[in-house]
Amino acid sequence: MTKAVCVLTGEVKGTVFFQQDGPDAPVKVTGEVTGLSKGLHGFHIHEFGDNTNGCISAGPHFNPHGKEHGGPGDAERHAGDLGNVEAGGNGVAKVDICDKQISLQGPLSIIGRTLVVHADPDDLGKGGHELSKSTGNAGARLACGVVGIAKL
Ligand SMILES: [Cu+2]
Ligand SMILES: [Zn+2]
Repeated sequence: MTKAVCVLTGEVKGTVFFQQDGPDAPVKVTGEVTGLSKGLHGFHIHEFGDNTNGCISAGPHFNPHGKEHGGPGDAERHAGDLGNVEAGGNGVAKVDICDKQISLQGPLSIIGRTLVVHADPDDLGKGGHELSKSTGNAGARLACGVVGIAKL
């Protein structure tokens, strides 16, 4: 089993845990983000674990297969496309995702890359905006953090 963790810092806060029970198993993503506006917020793994100039230094969505942006259930998606998290009226989004495209080991590993939560909903590639097929038009990067190896 492999475990990883990410502390999100920025305009909102959060802690997100990743667990994978074997090299080809899906990755369970759990945790909480607080301080959000009510509604959907794009939630992605971005390519670089570089936050030197804030979340913008994390680069584009992690996309090792050279695909277009999509939703987590789509065949055509970036590996880093985890969709949205949804905050209630209290500003808290509970994260509970199980994803088959990311990994915690091998070439699809997200360890050392950046998790980003966005100001706006990710349209999952279907919004018809010029950014839909690259970013889901999810807007500003509210908070981010590098995914690191966690204690078992
Ligand atoms: Cu993003
Ligand atoms: Zn994407």
